Amino acid sequence: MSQTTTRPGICRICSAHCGVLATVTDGTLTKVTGDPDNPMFKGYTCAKGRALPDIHNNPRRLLHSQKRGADGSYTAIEAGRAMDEIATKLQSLIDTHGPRSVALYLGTNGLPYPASALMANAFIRAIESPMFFTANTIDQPGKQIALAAHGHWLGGDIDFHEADSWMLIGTNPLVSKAIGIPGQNPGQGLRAAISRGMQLIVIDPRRSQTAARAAIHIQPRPGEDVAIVAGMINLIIREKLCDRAFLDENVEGFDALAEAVSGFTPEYVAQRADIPVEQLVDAARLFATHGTRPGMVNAGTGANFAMHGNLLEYLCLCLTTICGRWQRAGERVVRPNTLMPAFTAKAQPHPPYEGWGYGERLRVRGLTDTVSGMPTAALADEILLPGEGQVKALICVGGNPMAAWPDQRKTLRALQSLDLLVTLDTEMSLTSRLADYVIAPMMQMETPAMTMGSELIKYYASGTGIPAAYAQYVPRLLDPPPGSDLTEEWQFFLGLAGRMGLDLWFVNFFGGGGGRFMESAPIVLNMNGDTDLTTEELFAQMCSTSRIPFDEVASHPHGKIFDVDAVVAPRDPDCTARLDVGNGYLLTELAQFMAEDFASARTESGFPFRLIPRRHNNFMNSSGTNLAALNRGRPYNPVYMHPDAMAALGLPDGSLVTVTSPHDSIPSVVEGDDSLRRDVVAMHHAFGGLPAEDDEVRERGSNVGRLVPTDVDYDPITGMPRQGNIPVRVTRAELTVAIAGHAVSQPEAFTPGPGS
Ligand SMILES: Nc1nc2c(c(=O)[nH]1)N[C@H]1C(S)=C(S)[C@@H](COP(=O)(O)OP(=O)(O)OC[C@H]3O[C@@H](n4cnc5c(=O)[nH]c(N)nc54)[C@H](O)[C@@H]3O)O[C@H]1N2
Ligand SMILES: Nc1nc2c(c(=O)[nH]1)N[C@H]1C(S)=C(S)[C@@H](COP(=O)(O)OP(=O)(O)OC[C@H]3O[C@@H](n4cnc5c(=O)[nH]c(N)nc54)[C@H](O)[C@@H]3O)O[C@H]1N2
Ligand code: SF4
Ligand SMILES: [Mo]
Repeated sequence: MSQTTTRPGICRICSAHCGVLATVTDGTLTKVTGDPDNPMFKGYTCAKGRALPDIHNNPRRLLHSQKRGADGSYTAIEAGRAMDEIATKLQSLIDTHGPRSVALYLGTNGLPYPASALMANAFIRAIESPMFFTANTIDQPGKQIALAAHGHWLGGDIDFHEADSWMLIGTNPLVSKAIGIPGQNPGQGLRAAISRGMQLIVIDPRRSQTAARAAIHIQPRPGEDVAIVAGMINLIIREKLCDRAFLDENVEGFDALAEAVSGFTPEYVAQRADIPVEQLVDAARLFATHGTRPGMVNAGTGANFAMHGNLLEYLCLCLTTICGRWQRAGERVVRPNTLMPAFTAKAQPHPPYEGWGYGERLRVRGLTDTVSGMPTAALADEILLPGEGQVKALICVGGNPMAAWPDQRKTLRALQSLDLLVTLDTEMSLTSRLADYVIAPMMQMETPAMTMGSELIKYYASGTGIPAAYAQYVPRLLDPPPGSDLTEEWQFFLGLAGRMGLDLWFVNFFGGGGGRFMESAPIVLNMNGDTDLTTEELFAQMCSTSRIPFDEVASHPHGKIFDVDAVVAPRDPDCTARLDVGNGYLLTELAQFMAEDFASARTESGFPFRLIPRRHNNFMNSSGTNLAALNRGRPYNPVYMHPDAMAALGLPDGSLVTVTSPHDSIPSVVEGDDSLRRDVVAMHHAFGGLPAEDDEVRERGSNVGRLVPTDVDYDPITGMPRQGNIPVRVTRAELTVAIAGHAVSQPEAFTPGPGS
């Protein structure tokens, strides 16, 4: 007789960490739905979470680790044996070339499972290599750079669920669940807010799902967000709408800020961004004055990818601060910690700190370590550049460089030139297809799970994390498939450390800015020799100083919002710290931004469109793109274009096109989308095959990263290249083969203009 159980679980595909109900029939995950008894999510899930059975049972899923043979084909290898061989190889590279020859890259899927990210970090510290990279520096590293320059407010954020206004710039949280609107059922959260009277301001060149709900949707040219926010700050200062008392008590640098934004008049900004001047003025006044509990501003990837991400994030903090939009003494602590330790929130600043220019120096572009981590866009160069310090081995955890890093051709050359490439991946991802070893891990429902990862994200930026004392822990719901040989990701690193005789210290850091901003003492565990430790025991140890005891959390299988009486304490009498809105480096960048010759850059011929990023509801970056349940017969990423622009170019819906940037070109399929500006096209990233597989565009899509050079337009602090607002032309595929070939073979013929 068949046996079916349905129990609470946690979906960890994205940072929302929805509480779900998982049905297991005869040892197979057969159904995942929302959990109506979960007090936080109340039955909510998205298509990706409901596809967890397809994800677990995907015929492409790796059930054994793989080793690449001399002929390039892969055969199964027992995980312990793979660890033996990898440890030997790593040790010999370290002995010959030093620890810097070994690098580690933590992608998006390393993060939601807190033990794997932290153990990978412990391993790289144990071998004393400084080469620890994450996806953060090709995402929104400006958030931590800006916080370092501005300082933190120790009273924390205002609650979206209580605010009367909010501003979102280049983010679409109804789809991404990433920032601004809390990710725990954002659709419901926004509906409730609007019916309460919230006025939402959205800045997006596309009428996104979120923009469609806004009271004011500003639809500018991409890449003008810095001008728009500077213009709003200028207007708010000139109309004396700042919070004077807050400024006097907590802020320095105000005069420098006022001076720096003074040229950003509404007329200038409106012309630059190509928006109605009244709309900018209305938005600034609404943000400054609407309601009794006015809200905050958050920016996302769209705004951060168009260059000047550090500056944009800094101006967002400045706007928040001059309007005094932080939680005050006597008010509720919005994110009080649950699985993380309790702390005292205070109505006072934590002063600015050094954010960049320290630590390990890269050998290219003058880049250094930063509070946002090491510059990932330069890792391919560090692999390719011969000489002392060259990276010879790379371990990728839950990331997919070939799909997601900028300059796909350079990434390909780099990964192919490594002495050792190891990936930890659930399938033969594009990157795994180049790896020497692919370590097959257990999947979500086969490991215990907790919401600490989702809770931790609040240190990354305001507007993220769980806005309540909510926590959930669930045990393993499922055994790994019969006959499989799967490791838990963190145990792979413990296994390597044991074989290499390393002293492994696991540090559970509760801080932002690479640990430079701490609320509570970290948990430090010495892992040496403890190979029998289970994930359950490790989680219990990680939670040994939790605000709510781990056992108490575990006793509420559907998750619980705990009754935590946390109130923001008044400022310490001896506190002299101030938030800085006048950072010299960033305000100089603002002057440079203003001096950029935007007008001539716009009219530059050859690239009439700007390509912008956007996320797909059914995929998590490259994850899920090959699953029929999620791609529904369309396994590619079209280039979305306004129907009028398609008509002008004579491009039928669904036709094959070539998208060409000054750097390279890719094939795509054009699709009409009237939510876009006519001068903008949009694509989802992390699709496509290897460059030689371009003719499979309708089966795989194409790789946006290939259009992005890493060494032309890049941020001098984080190395982050221009991944949005990319000048492109879109041409009919059959007519442009020759032109595309020309662009590829002679990239210098298409040097981008200033500010393009
Ligand atoms: N042009 C362009 N470039 C971009 C972006 C863009 O919008 N445009 N976005 C940038 C951003 S914001 C980011 S975060 C990066 C993303 O960069 P990455 O994180 O490197 O890319 P992902 O596609 O998210 O890689 C996830 C990998 O994890 C694997 N995986 C899935 N489940 C599991 C699991 O349970 N365990 C393990 N170990 N692996 C698993 C997947 O198969 C996949 O190979 O890309 C950046 N690059
Ligand atoms: N379903 C789903 N969820 C995800 C992901 C996913 O792939 N799928 N990825 C996850 C990851 S790694 C991340 S980092 C987050 C990202 O989360 P978000 O930052 O919210 O990313 P998007 O949903 O793409 O929203 C970006 C918006 O910016 C707009 N935009 C583009 N260029 C510009 C510009 O120059 N200025 C302005 N103002 N707007 C612009 C786009 O039109 C788009 O609507 O999402 C996470 N969540
Ligand atoms: S919103 Fe995120 S966590 Fe929730 S079901 Fe979807 S992918 Fe999973
Ligand atoms: Mo991301």
